[in-house]
Amino acid sequence: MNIVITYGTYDLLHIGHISMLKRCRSLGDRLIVGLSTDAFNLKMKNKVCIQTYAERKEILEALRWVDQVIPEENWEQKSADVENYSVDVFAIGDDWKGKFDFLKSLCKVIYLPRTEGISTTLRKNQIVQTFSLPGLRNPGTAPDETP
Ligand code: C2G
Repeated sequence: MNIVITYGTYDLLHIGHISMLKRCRSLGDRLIVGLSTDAFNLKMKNKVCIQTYAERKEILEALRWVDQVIPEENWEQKSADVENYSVDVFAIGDDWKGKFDFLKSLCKVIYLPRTEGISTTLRKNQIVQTFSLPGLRNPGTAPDETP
């Protein structure tokens, strides 16, 4: 049983995330995702998520490629996670290339190409722009409500 682990925020899940999860899962028989908690995102990754940890966790757990979701609460937990979950492969996007080579003494480390042209930040900007177009109804207002 080859166990793979990857980590991320996975906010506003998009095709880049799906591609990453699919490829990670294809490297073994079981995929564990270390999902960044809201506190870790805010304090250590300087990321403000649209979706809470609970929402993001439930969404990932519904995916066929994800077998288990654990909280990612700090930068230091990866070695312990690899040991505790008997991980054979650590995989993550190549935007992190080299950053986790210290895990090579514990498991295989693979950096996978990111999917170009998509990101959560891009999605957030597209949503803002869409709803700032004149005449478009703001989300949450009923059609008959005047804005
Ligand atoms: N990703 C991708 N293509 C994109 C966007 C993201 O392949 N267009 C990958 C990233 O490389 C990462 C995963 O999807 O492997 C999750 O991306 P994020 O949610 O942005 O997570 P990140 O901020 O990279 O957090 O300790 C590691 C960190 O928690 C990783």
